[in-house]
Amino acid sequence: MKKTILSGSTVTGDLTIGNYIGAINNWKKLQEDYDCLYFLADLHALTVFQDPQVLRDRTYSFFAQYLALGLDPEKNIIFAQSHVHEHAELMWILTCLTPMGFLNRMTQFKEKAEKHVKNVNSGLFTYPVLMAADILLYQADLVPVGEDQRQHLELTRDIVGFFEHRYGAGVFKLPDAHVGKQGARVMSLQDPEKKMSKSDDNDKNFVSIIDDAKKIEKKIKSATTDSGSEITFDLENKPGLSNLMTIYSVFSGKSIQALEAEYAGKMYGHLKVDLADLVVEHLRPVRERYVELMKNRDYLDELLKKGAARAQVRARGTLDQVYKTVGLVRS
Ligand code: ATP
Ligand code: LTN
Repeated sequence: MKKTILSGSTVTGDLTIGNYIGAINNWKKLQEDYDCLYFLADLHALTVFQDPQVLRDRTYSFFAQYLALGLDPEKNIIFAQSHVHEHAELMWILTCLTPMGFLNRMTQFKEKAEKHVKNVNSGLFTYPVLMAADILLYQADLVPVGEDQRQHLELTRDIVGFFEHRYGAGVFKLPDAHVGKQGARVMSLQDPEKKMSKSDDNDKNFVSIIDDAKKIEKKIKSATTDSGSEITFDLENKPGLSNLMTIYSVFSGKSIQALEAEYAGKMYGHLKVDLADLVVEHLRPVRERYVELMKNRDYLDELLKKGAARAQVRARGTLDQVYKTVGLVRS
């Protein structure tokens, strides 16, 4: 029996090369050896105000980007969270078990509440409970998440504990984090102290998967690098350069040491020019495939529908068991 892996991406902003390197590229490798479910977290996106048309378009766009980046809709179950209503239903049950104190401690909540002072809604607060429902519905063994989501995964494990304390064991599997080999964290291009984030207000901070060649070149060439001239990987003293080297390494498949040797005696500018070319060439076929896919919404709809149907069969099984366990009458 293959182990089950589940992960999702909030449908906000534009997928970046950070998401690609830190998440989707790993997912692609996992699809061969695991039973994988990947979903578009459209319900999570609503914790921040979304223009309805933009959210709709973006959901298709993210899905097309997943496919264009090589996620296979046959090998994996790929779907939109809101298409499987069991997510919201299980969330309610789990919300009734989760003490507010635990949610109060969530770093992401604190950060987002500070950032969106005018819209500190309850969904922002209960966001991690929905995430727990996403994971537990599918009895996931492993969840590939970045550092920023670790705390939410820990909370998911706590929630399993609350459930078992009240109702006994055997309903949910206890999920673990899956740490990819190349668990690289890509940093912002202008501010290498913070991570590259797709919802960054300044679009110079990230390269989006669907940026055109000109944009990619401009963004990489204007990336902040540190004083000094030697091309060596040094996260502490040369975070900007090191970040570019990480990206270079992942896209080229060359090790950091090989890059240091290749660029010995060369200038930062050389590396930037080559890196820009590399990223452009790497993303060119992705973008072409993306453009093709986006021309055919009916096809995307059909695939989303199939994905949701496959996901729902599993979700229903878990939710039925939960409803029975907590004492809800089943007709
Ligand atoms: P947001 O800015 O909307 O919070 P994000 O760019 O941080 O978005 P998420 O939707 O939170 O992206 O994450 C999707 C996946 O991509 C997660 O597995 C996350 O850990 C990974 N990821 C996000 N940003 C990076 C990054 N800079 N480097 C590596 N992995 C990343
Ligand atoms: N909160 C996550 C996206 C997400 C997720 C999940 C990831 C929603 N539900 C379940 C893994 C498992 C994020 O912002 N990266």
